[in-house]
Amino acid sequence: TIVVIGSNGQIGTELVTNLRNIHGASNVVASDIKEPGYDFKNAGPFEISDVLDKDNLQNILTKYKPTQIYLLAALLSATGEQRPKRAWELNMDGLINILDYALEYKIEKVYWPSSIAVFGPNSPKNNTPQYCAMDPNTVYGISKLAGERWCEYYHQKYGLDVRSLRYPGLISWKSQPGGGTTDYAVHIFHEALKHGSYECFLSENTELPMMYMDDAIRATISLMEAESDKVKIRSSYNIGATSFTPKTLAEEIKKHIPDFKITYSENDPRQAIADSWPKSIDDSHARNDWGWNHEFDLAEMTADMFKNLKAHSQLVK
Ligand code: VAH
Repeated sequence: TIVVIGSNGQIGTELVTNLRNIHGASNVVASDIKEPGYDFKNAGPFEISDVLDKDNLQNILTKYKPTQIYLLAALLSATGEQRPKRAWELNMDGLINILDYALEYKIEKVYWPSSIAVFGPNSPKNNTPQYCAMDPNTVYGISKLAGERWCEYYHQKYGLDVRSLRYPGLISWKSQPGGGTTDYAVHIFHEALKHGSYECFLSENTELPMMYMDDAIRATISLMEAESDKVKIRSSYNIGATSFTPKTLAEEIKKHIPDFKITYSENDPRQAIADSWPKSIDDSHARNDWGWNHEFDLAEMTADMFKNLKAHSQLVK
């Protein structure tokens, strides 16, 4: 059995669907702090989970005796800056609780997402390498950098098979735009379909590394299915796909909605977060160690977003 904690989130929603297609719905337990919305109640077990409630976690682990745990619960960059202590507690204490229970309940594999947010103003901006100066200045980024150190520690000291990816900004149609700085690139599609226009909270030339959710899910599952000795990095792997700016995304959207208009708001606090992050990522370690390669570039991603949002118009909010 696989338990996914944080299954209602942007990644969790899609990961549960994909894992259930592979392993069978009854073998994948979705769990989150509250019941899932309408969107994708695909049949399968669901449990209310709270990574800060040890009794709750022990009940779930005793009940299902999972062989794998995916811990996706976290506050993202923008939300984290509004609630720094809560972000640190949820992101950090939640991870350490799961690492400890993974040892106690002899969980075979643990997955935990990191992010390009672990890089900061003094990290190289272009083709940011796997190893370099990392001075994140958001609580989210600090918690992800510290979390990477803990994952590597539990692997080296206790032999825990924990695996992780530094996701770029993720773009998907199944979940609503969340509290991330890169979520402009999700919200823009909803606004384009509803109003034919979008006021972007990042400036037009803010280049960020991005990835379509299909690529991110495929990367996650292929990392988790790789032979253990191929997973040489136990902090977290850089992975990349494409990089673009709001301007180039808007131009791609205009190929589908010719009259689409983009405007730019000034002084949004998320601009400083975006400016502290890389523009592009060197993911050669992931490509060499376990065969990572992305499939969606900007044109394919944009076409797939519009195809799916039009087919599921109830999701356009
Ligand atoms: C965020 N979507 O914006 C997340 C992600 C790299 C960005 O960590 O906070």
